[in-house]
Amino acid sequence: KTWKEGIRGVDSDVPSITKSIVNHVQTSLARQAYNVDNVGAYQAVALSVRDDLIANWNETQLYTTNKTPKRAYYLSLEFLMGRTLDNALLNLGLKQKYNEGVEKLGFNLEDIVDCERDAALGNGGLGRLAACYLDSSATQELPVWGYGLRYKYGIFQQLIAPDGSQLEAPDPWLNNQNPWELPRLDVTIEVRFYGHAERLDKGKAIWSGGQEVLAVAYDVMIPGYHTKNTNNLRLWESKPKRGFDLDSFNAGDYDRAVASSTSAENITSVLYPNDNTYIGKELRLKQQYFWTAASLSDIMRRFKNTGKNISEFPDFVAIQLNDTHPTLAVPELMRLLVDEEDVPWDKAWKIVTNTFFFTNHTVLPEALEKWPVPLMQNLLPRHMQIIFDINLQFLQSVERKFPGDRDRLARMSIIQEGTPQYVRMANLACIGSRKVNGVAELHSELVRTTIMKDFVDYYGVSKFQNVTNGITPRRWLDQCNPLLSDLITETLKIKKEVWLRDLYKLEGLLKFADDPTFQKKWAAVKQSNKERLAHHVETQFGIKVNTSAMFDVQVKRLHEYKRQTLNILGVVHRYLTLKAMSPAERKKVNPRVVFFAGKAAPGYYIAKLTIKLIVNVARVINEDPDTKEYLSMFFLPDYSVSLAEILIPASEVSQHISTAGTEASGTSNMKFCLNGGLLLGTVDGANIEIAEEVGESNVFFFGHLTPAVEELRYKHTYHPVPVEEKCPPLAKVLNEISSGRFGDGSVYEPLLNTIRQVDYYLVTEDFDSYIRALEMVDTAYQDRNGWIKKSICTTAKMGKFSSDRAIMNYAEEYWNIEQIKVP
Ligand code: 26M
Repeated sequence: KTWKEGIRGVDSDVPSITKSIVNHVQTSLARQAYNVDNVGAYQAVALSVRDDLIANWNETQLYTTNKTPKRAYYLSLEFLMGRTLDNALLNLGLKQKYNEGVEKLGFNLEDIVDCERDAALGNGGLGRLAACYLDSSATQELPVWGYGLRYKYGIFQQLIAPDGSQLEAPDPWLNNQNPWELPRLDVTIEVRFYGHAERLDKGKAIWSGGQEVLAVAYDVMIPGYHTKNTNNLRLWESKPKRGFDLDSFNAGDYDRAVASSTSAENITSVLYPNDNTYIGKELRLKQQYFWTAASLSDIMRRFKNTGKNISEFPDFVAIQLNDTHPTLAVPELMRLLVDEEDVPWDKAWKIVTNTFFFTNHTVLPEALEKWPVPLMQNLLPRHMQIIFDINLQFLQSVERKFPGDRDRLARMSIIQEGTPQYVRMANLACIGSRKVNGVAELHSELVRTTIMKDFVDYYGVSKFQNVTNGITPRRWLDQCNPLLSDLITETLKIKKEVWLRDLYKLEGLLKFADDPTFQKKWAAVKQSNKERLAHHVETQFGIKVNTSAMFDVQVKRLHEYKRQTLNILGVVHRYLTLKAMSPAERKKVNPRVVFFAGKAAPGYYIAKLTIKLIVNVARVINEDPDTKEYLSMFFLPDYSVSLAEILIPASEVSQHISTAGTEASGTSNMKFCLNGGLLLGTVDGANIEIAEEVGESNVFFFGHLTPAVEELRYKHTYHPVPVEEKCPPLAKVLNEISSGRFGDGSVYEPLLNTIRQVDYYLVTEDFDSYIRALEMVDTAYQDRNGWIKKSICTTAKMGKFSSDRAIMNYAEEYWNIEQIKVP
């Protein structure tokens, strides 16, 4: 059997597909075949596809278990998977056949696919990266498992109130049953909280008492592209160890009877909606420990089943820590080894430090996790002991290397002194890992020279490396942009499955960049994607969009460092400029439509105010008869993976305009460029490497560079110059907003004052250069063929940014794992 055969055998032909769908309608769904709506059809089709996935998944897991290779585990609190049906059909190579099958049954595959809810178990970049990495691991047949939490509620649904405020609604994504997961009610693990730890000799201890909670496994199948190999993502759900307290129940105290079971269930109730900011909530720490303890216990059990000696653990297990969120895995593995497996401390430490690898995703100080010692002491008394022991040994060794350097010891200590003390998770993750990596060249260099500088001095630089992020071209080109994918295949004259697995093959497009017929086809695809977006916006939100205007897009989480404010202030500037023109002058202007989307963390006041400003400015300018032909602006609510799949292919320019040195990498920048959208951005994160690949002439760069940022901030603090002097056009924009041109101006004062006063993210410093960059975009767009050529050349040079390359880098340089061909 080959990967294509699936369970229906070689003849997975259209009739057997329709048969399987109808069968699921009648049996699994217990419905009449003539009475099925799109949602029902979606469920039946999903169950039918799932049968194939299960067959492949079973074979893969069985084969791999018998082979006992080294495995890698990707620990991430977030997996932002989006929808699965379309991806599964594509990866199984069954899309065409299912298309025909559902047509025969009187349905349309696109409508069916649209019935699926996103699995939105993530906030943004970090969670979506984890999802792309699973796709690439499965596609390249690498034995990689993901471990995460099965939140009952994913990232909140965003609503925009009439006054422009963001409202949050829960995301009960499991209300409809989820065909893509396999509940493993037999795979359960006990996890302890609180209680007390009693030290024994030789560094060992006994931890007992407290609360015990059960972790139940749910396995999500991850199919590779055109391979039988199907990997696993194991998500844990919390549940009470013992139903409820019967004594209280019998005494009529129902609240108390269910209290402890409620507290156990709460652990995996909801994803924390913060992104790039740390919050010190006990429930969050509980989530982190619950997940790392269950995962490590599972990994240990699997390792012990191989019968190998414990000292060989790092030869069979590599664990990647996705940011500091899973750092408790370090003391937890120490606990398992020392307390439960009787391994001497030093030997255990050697095993631990050869097992873990740590990826850092941010250098923003407010995002670095620090837990109060008293909180951790209470929740995890044994881990606190282990952390103090690790720290003591580590600091002694630093002292030997740098005698008498008290400041250095204080900086490198896992414990931040003060009342209370804090546990610095990044220090612990670094000390406990073999390698530390950043996610783009510039970011990795900043990791080495700022937050990890002392550790570089101590360990040497080779521990601190870079793996530039990547994205899966299956979802982010073939699936979301089928027209472009077909055009590429027809032009390259190589099979789609070849270039989708070796993205450097896109370079073959370069020789057609000047070909007028090809340019025409290329432009037609973009136009058609713009119309698809316009249609979506019109049907979903009832807004008409001018599809002959340039589509300019900024979609990402709302954050001051990402500078959506710069964009909106730029739009207001453009609006004021247009208003000042004569009608004849305006006629020469390039029409532009600016799209925004993105969620603000519910507690992030300035970010929410930014959304309100965008919505209210949009309301005014979209209605202005003088200018609306030339400039309009939309804030699309509830940004999601599925919305990104429509927005990205339609973009002609996208904005990635963070203050230099603040965006670790960015990954949507890669998605836009892969789809032939040009990049308008700062010299930051992966923008730099994109420009290196596609050529600086094909991107629009502006703004100060990273080395200038610190000095400028210093000047802002100690020698402030009013905006009126520094940048009169910006001052004008701010004053127009204040004076009520876009509704009550006083509402926006706190936001505008962040710019007028401290301006930590240097909007004032970059404004002029931003406006000039926008003008350069306009000029370039006027030259139609020149623009299309840039677009083609951009797509052609995006090979580096496939997550296949990134994952292979981790597999070869860090994890030391090998491809496994399931026969
Ligand atoms: C932390 C504590 C409590 C609650 C939530 C968090 C938290 C959640 C997500 C902190 C950070 C989170 O994500 C950060 C993130 O998404 N970083 C982005 O990672 C991408 C992938 O590497 C990069 O491309 C982005 O530049 C980076 O901002």
